[in-house]
Amino acid sequence: MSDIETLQTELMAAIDSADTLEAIEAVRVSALGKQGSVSALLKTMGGMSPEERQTQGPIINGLRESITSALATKKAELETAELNRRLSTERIDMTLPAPDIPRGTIHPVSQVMDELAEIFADMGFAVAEGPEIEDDWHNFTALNIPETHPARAMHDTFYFPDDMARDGQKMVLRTHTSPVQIRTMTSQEPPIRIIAPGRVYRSDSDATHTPMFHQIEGLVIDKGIHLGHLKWTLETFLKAYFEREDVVLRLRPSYFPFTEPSVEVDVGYSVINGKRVIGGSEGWMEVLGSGMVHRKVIEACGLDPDVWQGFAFGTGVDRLAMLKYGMDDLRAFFDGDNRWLQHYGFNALDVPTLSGGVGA
Ligand code: 2NL
Repeated sequence: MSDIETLQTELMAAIDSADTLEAIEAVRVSALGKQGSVSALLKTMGGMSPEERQTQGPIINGLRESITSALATKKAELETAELNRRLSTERIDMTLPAPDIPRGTIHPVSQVMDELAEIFADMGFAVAEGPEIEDDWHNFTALNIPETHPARAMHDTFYFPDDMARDGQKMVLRTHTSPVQIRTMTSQEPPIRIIAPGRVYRSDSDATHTPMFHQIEGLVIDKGIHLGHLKWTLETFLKAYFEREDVVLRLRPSYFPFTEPSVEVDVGYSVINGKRVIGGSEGWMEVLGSGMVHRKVIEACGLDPDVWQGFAFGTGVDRLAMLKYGMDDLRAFFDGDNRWLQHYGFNALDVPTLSGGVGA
């Protein structure tokens, strides 16, 4: 018997008698590892004459292949045996009580976003999403925000470096979710009814401002849309969100570059035990900005403003959460402090539904 045949016989016997995954791995290393016997044989081929290599090459490669395949077969056998052993011996006692492990909670921002999606879905609005890294056109230009507008100043907007420009467009972290609506108007035929919730970024940080916060905007584009539709939609939304019929709205004229006319919306509150509660009209709190979509914005999106009209609105999700659930510090929203999350967080099974109550 040649040396190679002897080696083959020895290795096959070792594979055959290996009865654990560790043992089969040891055989593999001893044969095919860096210092392995088969690897050593393969290395000798480099020093052979072409004639020798022609006869020895197929034999050595044949050895390598047969050992590799025998190892794989044995390994699969052992794995199956191990799985069958575990399946027949392991037991879970389903009668045991659930373990008392720390539980995660749904962040109030997530919960409120789900509530908003549910409320607006009932009014026929779809949820739209878009990129958080935007180009200057979608974030500003299309919204009739000219180069000189203060919102473009460096202190408000996070700009990406010039060498990250795309198609000659400077890139920014979106400062509002309006670009999502711009993208919807340029890619979808009206009528359009969408809400755009999501993260937005502004270079601003103090007790009431965080550099990242959450916004929700809404957009309706159709024929013959007017301020009455806007008012009904916001009133219906705020009554559903605060779960009170006595929610009173006050509309004030205002200015945004992307709406004309622009309307700021206050909601009335009452003072009960020294605390402000939404409902009634003892005082007013600003909760929304809104207006009729500016004809320049409709034009920028390739639509004819003499055919299509619409309204839009925007507000902060974090602030809406604070007003409904009573937190008083915005910064705590993003600290990830487990005590805060345990206190203000929601049970994962508490899914907002209109039939079950969006905020119960
Ligand atoms: C606010 C005010 C607002 C909009 C957002 C909008 C979007 C498009 C066209 C026109 Cl695509 N308008 N969005 C309109 C009015 C107000 O937000 O105070 N946000 C925190």
